[in-house]
Amino acid sequence: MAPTPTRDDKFSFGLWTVGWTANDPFGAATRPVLDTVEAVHRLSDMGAYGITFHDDDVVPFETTQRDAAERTRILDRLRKALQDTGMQVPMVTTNLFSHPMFKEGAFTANDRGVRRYALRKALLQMELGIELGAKTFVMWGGREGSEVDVAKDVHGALSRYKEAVDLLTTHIVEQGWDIRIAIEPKPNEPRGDILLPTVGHAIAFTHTLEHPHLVGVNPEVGHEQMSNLNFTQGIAQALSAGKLFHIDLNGQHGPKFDQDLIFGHGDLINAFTTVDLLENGFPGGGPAYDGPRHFDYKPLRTESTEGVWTSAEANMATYLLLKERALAFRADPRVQEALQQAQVTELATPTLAEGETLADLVADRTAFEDFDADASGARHGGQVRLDQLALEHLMGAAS
Ligand SMILES: [Mn+2]
Repeated sequence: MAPTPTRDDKFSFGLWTVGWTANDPFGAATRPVLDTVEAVHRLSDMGAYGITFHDDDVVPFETTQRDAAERTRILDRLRKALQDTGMQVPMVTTNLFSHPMFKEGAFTANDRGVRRYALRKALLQMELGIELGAKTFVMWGGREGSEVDVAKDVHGALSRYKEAVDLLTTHIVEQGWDIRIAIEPKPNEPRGDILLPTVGHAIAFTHTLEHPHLVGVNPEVGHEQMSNLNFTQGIAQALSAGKLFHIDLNGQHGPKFDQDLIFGHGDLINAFTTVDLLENGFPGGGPAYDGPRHFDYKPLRTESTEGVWTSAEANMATYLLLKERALAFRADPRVQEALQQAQVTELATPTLAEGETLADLVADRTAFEDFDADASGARHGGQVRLDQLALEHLMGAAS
């Protein structure tokens, strides 16, 4: 039996996840439209603490552009649902990819008029996020890229990306807002190649910005695994760099189209190490994550509306089961001993002693001339035992 989620677990869902009507490039919707207010109530009843949304998930594109009164009416319904349930909006994001105008990009479109529109649309959604108490503004640049290398000036595109993020962060500083931007990397889909394709690319980009402390990343499990990268390692580097502002949990079976499966329904061992890192932190200490546990998945197209709620529950149940197992893993004396034996905790010790210099190291014969390199090469790693203990805990077979 999985534990029951509570608000302290900080589970949040994108409205576009449970609200996906399951239309894909090859087929029409298999489910009816889900009302926003019902989604908020259902997720609240299940134990989630928050919802997140793109502007267009709640207010239609045309309405946002041309009908302020109708936009207010629609948003008032959402505000009431939030009030009635006590649900929070920890994050908001902008849809800069669905409308045909964004077919060649948004902040990095070759067409300057599209770029100017995109900035206005993003700013409007950020203002709404501030009003609703959001602390994170996610930027997923799904259309920022190309299929044709010679049709995109990448230096120009990255300069315009920087211009857009700098304008928004400067505005955040000037307004005194308590919100940060999190860039969500993805290698491809819908574009053939997307700019800032991985966590590493995105972190590097943040260091080119005017207010780097206000810009981090929102890594998504499937997006990294589409590039055959290790998600846990990716968020570990983001955490280490102080850049893990938000996280998108879901499942993926290796490099193929973006599956958006339920969390843990792809690479389960990697899901275990992800939860272990989020809940227990680094074995040798270091920065910890205390933000939302946000699910960005798609209920399978085979499912009816009933399956939408089954899958929402499954995300939270899987996370909590993995959390139980990760806590038991770290608390197991055999694991502590195996961590020692594999010298995992020794990595927290600096390579030079306190006050020691590089010259002292050069003068230390035990570090080089007298060091027994062959004995070191023959030492026992102890990593297999550690891996097996992790696997046994994951399978609930450790005791
Ligand atoms: Mn996502």
